[in-house]
Amino acid sequence: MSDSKESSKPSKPVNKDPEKTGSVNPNYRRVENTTRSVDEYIDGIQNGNKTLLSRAITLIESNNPDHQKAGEEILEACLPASGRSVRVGVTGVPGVGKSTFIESMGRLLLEQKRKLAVLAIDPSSSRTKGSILGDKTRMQTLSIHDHAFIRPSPASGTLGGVARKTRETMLLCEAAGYDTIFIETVGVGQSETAVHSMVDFFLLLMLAGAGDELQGIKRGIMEMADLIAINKSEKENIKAAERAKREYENALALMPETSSGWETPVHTCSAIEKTGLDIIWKEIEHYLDQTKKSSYFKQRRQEQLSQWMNETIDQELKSRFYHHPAIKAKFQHYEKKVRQGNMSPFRAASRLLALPEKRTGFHDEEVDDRK
Ligand SMILES: Nc1nc2c(ncn2[C@@H]2O[C@H](COP(=O)(O)OP(=O)(O)OP(=O)(O)O)[C@@H](O)[C@H]2O)c(=O)[nH]1
Ligand SMILES: [Mg+2]
Repeated sequence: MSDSKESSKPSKPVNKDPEKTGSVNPNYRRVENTTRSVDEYIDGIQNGNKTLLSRAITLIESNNPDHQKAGEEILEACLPASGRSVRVGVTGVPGVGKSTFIESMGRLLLEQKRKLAVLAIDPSSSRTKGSILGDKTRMQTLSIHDHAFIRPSPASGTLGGVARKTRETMLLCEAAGYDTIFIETVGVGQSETAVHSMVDFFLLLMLAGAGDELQGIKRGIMEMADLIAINKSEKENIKAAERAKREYENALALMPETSSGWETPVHTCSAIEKTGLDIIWKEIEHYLDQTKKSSYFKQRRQEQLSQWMNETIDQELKSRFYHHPAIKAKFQHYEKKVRQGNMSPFRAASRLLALPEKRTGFHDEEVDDRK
């Protein structure tokens, strides 16, 4: 297949090995230094080649404009083959058992002949090494299984950047035939909102007996949840877990109705002992069934697509602004004036914003840079 495609049109080489540059995720194993064409990547991904999938993701994550361009081309070509998966977000406080849960649930799904990709969103600097790398030890079965693919969070960047790359990675994984995507994120900070905006189903893991104040999980996250699972519900924890289940059910009953019409269920489970997981998966299937019938599923995916476009525009505008030579030349100058109280932040901002539109002459303004 790849042969015929490549002989029919000249292939565009993607210069340099993306895994050998310093600008990409340093956690990833380096592979042989070869020059591959965009077409080779596309064929490889669509034939389920994990190495090429991995390398294409590295192109997407790269800060090198050539790599990014190649990544975009690959993504565009893979787009028609994407979208046919179930996207599940898993959130909860650190240590609640997200990775263990995904491993155990993943094993169950692999037995059902599903193909599984696990991604992470974790932009926090203290965990930049990509928690899932450490978690690979907690996802032992998945990390070596032919039908599973694990990819840590992009190593650096703003939440917006990380989220964008994770979305694009998800689409490539779908094109490679993964029909179930799990996205793990720590339920602190803003990352869970980003994950919520890219999945079909949002699962919140909780612990029993960790206090009535809902363990620092903000009410907003509970409102986003499509299911709450109380993990580590085994042995002497079972009673406390049942109690917590009732408490969360009561708390949910007071929350406003969801736009999907779905009533968020609460279940207990043990990721380690693999109990309660089949019920949770059945709930997910039930949710998909219900929302597909009501067309909420389709509508939500459409909304997410337009949100992605808008966010990409926002990020691109910002990035163009800060990388513009005129801004680079003058940013510190204006910032200094603002810090010293010699110019209002608003005037400085509007001067800076006007700079990229001017061809010359911004030095003239220095003369009247007064408050
Ligand atoms: N007893 C018990 N321990 C569990 C269970 N699930 C996870 N653990 C343990 O809890 C600890 C944290 O599990 P992880 O799966 O790494 O938790 P996590 O939520 O992914 O943690 P972060 O990625 O650091 O946020 C590990 O020691 C697990 O073995 C469970 O169901 N029962
Ligand atoms: Mg984890």
